[in-house]
Amino acid sequence: MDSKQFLSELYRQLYTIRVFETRCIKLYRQGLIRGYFHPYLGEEAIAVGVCAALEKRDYIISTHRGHGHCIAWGAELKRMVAELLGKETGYCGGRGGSMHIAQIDSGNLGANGIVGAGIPIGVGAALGSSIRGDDQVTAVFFSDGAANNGVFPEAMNLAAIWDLPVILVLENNHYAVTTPIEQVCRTRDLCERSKGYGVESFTLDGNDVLEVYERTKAAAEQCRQGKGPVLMECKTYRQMGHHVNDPGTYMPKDRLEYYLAKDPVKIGRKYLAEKGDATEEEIARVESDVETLLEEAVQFAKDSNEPDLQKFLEEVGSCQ
Ligand SMILES: Cc1ncc(C[n+]2csc(CCOP(=O)(O)OP(=O)(O)O)c2C)c(N)n1
Ligand SMILES: [Mg+2]
Repeated sequence: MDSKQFLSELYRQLYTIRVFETRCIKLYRQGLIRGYFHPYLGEEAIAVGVCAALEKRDYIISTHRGHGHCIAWGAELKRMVAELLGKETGYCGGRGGSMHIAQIDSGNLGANGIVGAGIPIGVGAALGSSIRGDDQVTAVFFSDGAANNGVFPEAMNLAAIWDLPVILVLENNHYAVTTPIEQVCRTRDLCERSKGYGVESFTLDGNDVLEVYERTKAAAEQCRQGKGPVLMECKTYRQMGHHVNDPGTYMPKDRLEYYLAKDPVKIGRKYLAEKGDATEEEIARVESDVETLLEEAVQFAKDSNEPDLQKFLEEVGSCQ
């Protein structure tokens, strides 16, 4: 893949996540998606940059804000939308919904509604790889709120002492629901915490897809050489409230505007135009292809059946 193709692929994914989230928020407002929905708008470059830097044999672990991770890892849009709509054609047969999408066969070990719970699961996956000696890397996504949960240092310490091949991808979007990180943390950079555990760490611009890609590539290489875990703190910002029904009125306007000006999708588009020499027409074609694919996915999901009640109960076995 030459540089233009690569930048086009990165942009296609950034744009896919952007339109997926925007379209699904509409479906939510129409009452077609039930339960919680945590948009990944504004954080797209982290999922895209990290996943592009990993190999297909690797693993990822996602969060409650996880649609972008699944898409960047290669999920089919129609099965994603179907899962959000609770249909049997969805990735989890319509039983998981927004916060529990997993594709175990392809190495997406799943989203998790329990904040921080993915961190020890990811360290466990990396322990498995280390025992098998199979050269796989695990990337664990989590955010600033999870970094204040006890499992973070506990899991990081185990990863450190056993030199496990795990990349801790801290998506610092500066909020845990309505709580700004500054209010619950004395250090400016959360990655400083890794020093006490002997884990290499750094901050980076989480809105810049190429920076995320390059830093992840180097971190993965370090993991594969058996040099232990890496913590990458990707600075970013939510472009809206915590979930679809949160207007986010507590987010300072000037700060939001600062990050909106650093929109990761616009940055990816600029890279494709400037570094990839793509014409406006070529970029518009990428965008319209994505939009068509998404509309087909929405139609597929709408046309799909709800899970059969009998089958539904079989899946939960002893709960019958
Ligand atoms: C262990 C646990 N505590 C509390 C919650 C309720 N909860 C859901 S999302 C969330 C905020 C998480 O913030 P952060 O880790 O920064 O993730 P972000 O929403 O910013 O992606 C909380 C407290 C939960 N799901 N799990
Ligand atoms: Mg957060």
